[in-house]
Amino acid sequence: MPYKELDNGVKRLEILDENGEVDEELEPQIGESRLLEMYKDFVLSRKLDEKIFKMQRRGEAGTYARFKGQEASQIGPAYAMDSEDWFVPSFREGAFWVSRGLSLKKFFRYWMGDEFGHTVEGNNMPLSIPVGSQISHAAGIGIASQVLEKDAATLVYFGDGATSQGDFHSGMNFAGTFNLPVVFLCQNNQYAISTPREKQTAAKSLAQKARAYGFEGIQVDGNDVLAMYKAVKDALNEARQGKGPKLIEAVTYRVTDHTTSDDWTRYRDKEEVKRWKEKDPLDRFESYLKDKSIIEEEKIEEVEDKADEKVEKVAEEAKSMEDPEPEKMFEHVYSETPERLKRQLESLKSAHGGDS
Ligand SMILES: Cc1ncc(C[n+]2csc(CCOP(=O)(O)OP(=O)(O)O)c2C)c(N)n1
Repeated sequence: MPYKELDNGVKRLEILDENGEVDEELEPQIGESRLLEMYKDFVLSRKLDEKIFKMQRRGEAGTYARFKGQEASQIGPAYAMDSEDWFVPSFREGAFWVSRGLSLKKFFRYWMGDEFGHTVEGNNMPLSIPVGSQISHAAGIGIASQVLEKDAATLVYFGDGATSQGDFHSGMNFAGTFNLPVVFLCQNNQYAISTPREKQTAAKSLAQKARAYGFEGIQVDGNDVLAMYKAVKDALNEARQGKGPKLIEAVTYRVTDHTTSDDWTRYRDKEEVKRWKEKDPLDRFESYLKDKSIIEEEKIEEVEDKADEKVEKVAEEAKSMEDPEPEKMFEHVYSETPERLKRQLESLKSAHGGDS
């Protein structure tokens, strides 16, 4: 029986525990070189997150939402996905971005306030700041895949707070009703800004919410990259085979502030944060790889140095790009710009001494 059953009837998947011990029966078969690639992505992601945070502190980037501590919930799924599958992010999926091979320069530019960061390629959607709005978009992509008879599934990310939004209901309801090839991935990092998970819903788990829409929801240890890989791989395969949608609740934790404009010490205690830091997904994966003799101290240092180098190089490239004209923000909002916005654009231009 691969999944544990919780007292609310929800299944839970755990493979690699906090001490780096692996359940060999459930361990997914991932080759050594791929495991090493995953590790490199972990390290690179963490360095990337740290770098943008520091840039924000120096005034070189805008408000930033860190993903530190949530890497396993992102790297595992990214490796489980096919390139033809659709990635529909929220705003806290930097590690997925790295593993999906998307442009790091664009990631930097996005958080530096440049819409260029939105021009992602392939079957990947741009970041979505309005909480939950991307969930209904994902259902729409699922419908399109069905109509066009594409062999692609969609993976949509959102947080625990987003499950209280109407878009969550619409997206999940459409997916259940039309048996859409969509996997809903809720990163339950325990807080929506200062609102704890217990104040978000009276339900015992977020996973069980799927029942109301007629499909299965499961819970996964979100700090366990192997479990996240397996759960998402299985769900995407089932979705592609026409078996319909699934909700995956990745139980993880936001170890940092909500964004750079938040202060977590005002709403949670230090002991709680410390307890979760001990469940760090990178430490856990590192000891697993050491046990398998895939990495040792020297290799770790080499991976870290390379990641530092890469992050510094891309950051410099991003910083050397010319900033866009503020007028750019009026583009791609409406297919036909309404009069009201045209007037605002004109007044912005004259304030900047532009065309007028
Ligand atoms: C529609 C909407 N309402 C409010 C906000 C302000 N806001 C930004 S993030 C956030 C909390 C989101 O929490 P959650 O969905 O759990 O994701 P997390 O930030 O924890 O990753 C809120 C309320 C917003 N961006 N969009």
